Amino acid sequence: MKIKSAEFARGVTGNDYSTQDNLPQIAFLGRSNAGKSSVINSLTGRKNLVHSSKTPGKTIEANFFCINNLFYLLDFPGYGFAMRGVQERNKMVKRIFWYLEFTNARPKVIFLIIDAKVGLTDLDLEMLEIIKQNNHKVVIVANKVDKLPQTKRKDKILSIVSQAKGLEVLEYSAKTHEGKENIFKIIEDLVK
Ligand SMILES: Nc1nc2c(ncn2[C@@H]2O[C@H](COP(=O)(O)OP(=O)(O)OP(=O)(O)O)[C@@H](O)[C@H]2O)c(=O)[nH]1
Ligand SMILES: [Mg+2]
Repeated sequence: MKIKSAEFARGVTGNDYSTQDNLPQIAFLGRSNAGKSSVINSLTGRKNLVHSSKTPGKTIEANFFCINNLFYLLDFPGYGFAMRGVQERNKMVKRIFWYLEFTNARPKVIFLIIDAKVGLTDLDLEMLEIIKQNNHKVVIVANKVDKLPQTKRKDKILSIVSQAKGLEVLEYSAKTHEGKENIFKIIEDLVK
C-alpha cells in the first residue's frame, strides 16, 4: 500500500470514538512498551507521526491517524503499566474495554501488538477474551523479532502460535519494517 497521506486527526480520552466521516477504523492494542506507536510509524513510513518512547506509558490518549483519507489507524494507550499507579492502570484498561464492548464505531480489525521476546502475557490473554466475546476480528503481531537471535526465533514464534490458539500470528519488526506487507494485505482487504 502506498501511503499518500498520514495525519493526526484526533485524540480521545472519553467515550466517543465515532468520526463524522465514518471511515473504517483499524485498532492497535497491546501492553505498554510492546511497540504499538512504533509499528504505526513503521507502517506509515513516518518516523515521528506517533510519539514512541523508552519510557512505558507514553501514549495516554487513543489517537486517530487518518491514512490516505481512506481509513484510521488508532493508537491506544498500553495496558499493564503499573508505575503510573494501579488506579491509573485500571482506568486505561477500562477505557479499552469500553471501546471493545460498547462503542458503535467498531474496528475492522484489531492488531494486538506483543513483544515477540515476551510472548502473550496474562493481560494479553484477558484482552483477547474480551475481544473474542465481542466478536472482533483480531490478528496478533509479534513485534521486535529483530531482537530474537536466529537460533531462537522459530521456537519462540511457535510457542506464541500455540498460545494464540488458532488466531493468526504475524512476525514484525518496527525497526527493520519486516512484515509490513503482511499487515497491509490485511488492511487493504478490509478498507476497500
Ligand atoms: N528493536 C526494536 N525495538 C522496538 C521495536 N518496536 C518498538 N521498539 C522500541 O520499544 C520501545 C517502546 O515502543 P513504543 O512504540 O513507544 O511502545 P508502545 O506500545 O506504543 O508503548 P506505550 O505507548 O507506552 O503503550 C521504544 O524504545 C521503541 O524504540 C522493534 O520492532 N524492534
Ligand atoms: Mg505508544
